[in-house]
Amino acid sequence: MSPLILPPLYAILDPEQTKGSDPEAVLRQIMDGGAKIVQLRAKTMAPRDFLQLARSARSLMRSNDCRLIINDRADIALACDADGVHLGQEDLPLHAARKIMGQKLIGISTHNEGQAVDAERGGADYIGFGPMFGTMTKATGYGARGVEMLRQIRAAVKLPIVAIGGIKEENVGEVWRAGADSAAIISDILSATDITAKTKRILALHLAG
Ligand code: TZP
Ligand code: MG
Repeated sequence: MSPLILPPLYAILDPEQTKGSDPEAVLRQIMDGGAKIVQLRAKTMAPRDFLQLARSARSLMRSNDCRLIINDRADIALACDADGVHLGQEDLPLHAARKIMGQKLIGISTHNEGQAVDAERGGADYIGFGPMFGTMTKATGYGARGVEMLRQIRAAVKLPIVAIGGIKEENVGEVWRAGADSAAIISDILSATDITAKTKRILALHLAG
């Protein structure tokens, strides 16, 4: 299989963080800004509501040539025919998730070199790495990893790396320069007054190098 090439921005849509805006409308704004991969993350939503949202996201995203990744739930990822699932260190283990997901994408959150190497050896398609910087979005239990540690991870694995945690328009350049293939962003996008413009500005920064 050819190696996965991730776009530079990995937007995460969490319906609990859209300040009451309709998640489908927010998803359209993110895609209008040019995002080509979006993760749906819904920690407290009832599974059937999550599935309903995921199905509607799936059809919106198909027509925009945008990949859909489901956070935490391999069952929902398969039921909505997502492109893949993203799993943390306490979610389904990679070998079990692979049995369920077949050829679909599996991303694994990692916080240190050992976890990153394990994910690569175990057959993950990409790794998440973070938290890069301080973030209020998730209590990760880990201190900020910083760009130096990201460089170490870059040297230790060949898999695509999605950096996450506290990444914003102001610091995303550092993250790409330290070797991340993609930057995962929640709050800087979802809290923007103009989500499409924010997404476009972030992607333009990547083009500008
Ligand atoms: N995993 C590690 S940090 C984080 C997750 C889900 C939150 C990232 O959110 P933000 O708002 O982009 O800092
Ligand atoms: Mg998880």
